[in-house]
Amino acid sequence: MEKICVLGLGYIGLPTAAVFASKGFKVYGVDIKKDIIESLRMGRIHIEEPLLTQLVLKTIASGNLLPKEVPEEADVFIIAVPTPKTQENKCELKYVIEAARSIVPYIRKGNIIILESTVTPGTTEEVIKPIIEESGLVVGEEIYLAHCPERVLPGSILDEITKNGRIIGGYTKECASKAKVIYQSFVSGQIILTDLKTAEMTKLVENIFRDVNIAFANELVKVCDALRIDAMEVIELANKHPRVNILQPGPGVGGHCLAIDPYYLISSVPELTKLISTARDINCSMPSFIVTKVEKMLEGIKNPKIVVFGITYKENIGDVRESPSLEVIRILKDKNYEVVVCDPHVQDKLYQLEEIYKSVVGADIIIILVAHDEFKSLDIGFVSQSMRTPLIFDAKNILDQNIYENVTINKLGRVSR
Ligand code: SAJ
Repeated sequence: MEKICVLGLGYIGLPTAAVFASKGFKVYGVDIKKDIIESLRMGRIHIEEPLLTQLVLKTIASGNLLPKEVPEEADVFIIAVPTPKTQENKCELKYVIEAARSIVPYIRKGNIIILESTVTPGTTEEVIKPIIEESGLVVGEEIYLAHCPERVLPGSILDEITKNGRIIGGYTKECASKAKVIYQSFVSGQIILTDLKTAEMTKLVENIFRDVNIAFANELVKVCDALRIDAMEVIELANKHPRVNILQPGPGVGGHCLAIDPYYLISSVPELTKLISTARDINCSMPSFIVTKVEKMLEGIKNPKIVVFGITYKENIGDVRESPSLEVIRILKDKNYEVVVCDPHVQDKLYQLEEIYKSVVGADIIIILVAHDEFKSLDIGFVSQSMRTPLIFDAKNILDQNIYENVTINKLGRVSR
């Protein structure tokens, strides 16, 4: 039985470790955060993700997944630690570097070392290779180095981790082939081999493509708003063309991928990334656009109470990283509005969240910023009865504007009634 050591038990590392363990590998799941290891040992997981808890608990109980604070000798090392954005908008490599250093004493001849974390092109060869060669073993000859960027959508991780195809970049062709054998144990999608830099770049490009496309949709909203045209209808109709696929506008782009990865390329080649950079600016401008729309609806209402529905970066998950909602709330609070926030997917006391039905009492407007199922199934007629002024701004287009007679619902990208 082969041994795999996964470094970083976050959104990617934990499901990756659990899936390998479920396929019969002996997996050491390593995290430097003690509380994560302790809670895993006690049967709790720190991520809201459908079906993940069951799989993690099952594989821990079977003895195949071992949560650990330090690495162990293994056949394969997979680094899946965060690569956040630095203050200068560059890719922060300190966790990747620490993880690579931490395995050096455990690396043996024949080992495969795989980086899954998203990085700027060139990083695996220029930063990781010299560190693992401190083991005294030569990459490409005695040990094997590859980059296999993750491709899963939070909310459907376990499904996507197995079904999606993967790109594997190798330092040599043999490095890539060795890594492929490992992933083939659970990936049913196509696995395509390439070199390190191409794999690193492809990962960034996938997320940049979506960010730019969403920016286009958001710009259309603004343009159509100025021209009094229904942007949602335009997008729907344009998408009927077989070669057009415009994504959905919204309050902005959040999460740890689309909202961050473009900066890694922008900071590498700023003079050549004008479109990517402008797309970022457009998406970042959406929270203040939303606030303008909300203020328009509130005109004439003294000391309005504003209720924000949803602070996560997207629907039905508990992740608030880079969430545009937090920016909307910040702007509103800076303007001294009374703001009440509710999100049934977040427990953190930091955000002083209120329960949905309690939050709307005496409110003058509800702003829907996240399309959580709980908001979609809400009885708006009932909710509006306890509001002072029954106004709703639906930035995610989840409500049917026409069925609530006594509530004014304006929607992002729709011409207001
Ligand atoms: N969003 C829109 N309009 C849309 C689609 C999304 O405004 O039409 C917003 C969402 O509300 C959210 C943000 O974009 O705020 C990002 O959401 P997402 O669902 O597009 O993507 P992530 O960040 O959850 O996951 C992405 C995925 N990348 C691609 O689909 C190319 C995922 O496959 C990657 O693994 C992940 O990034 C990652 O880790 O890189």
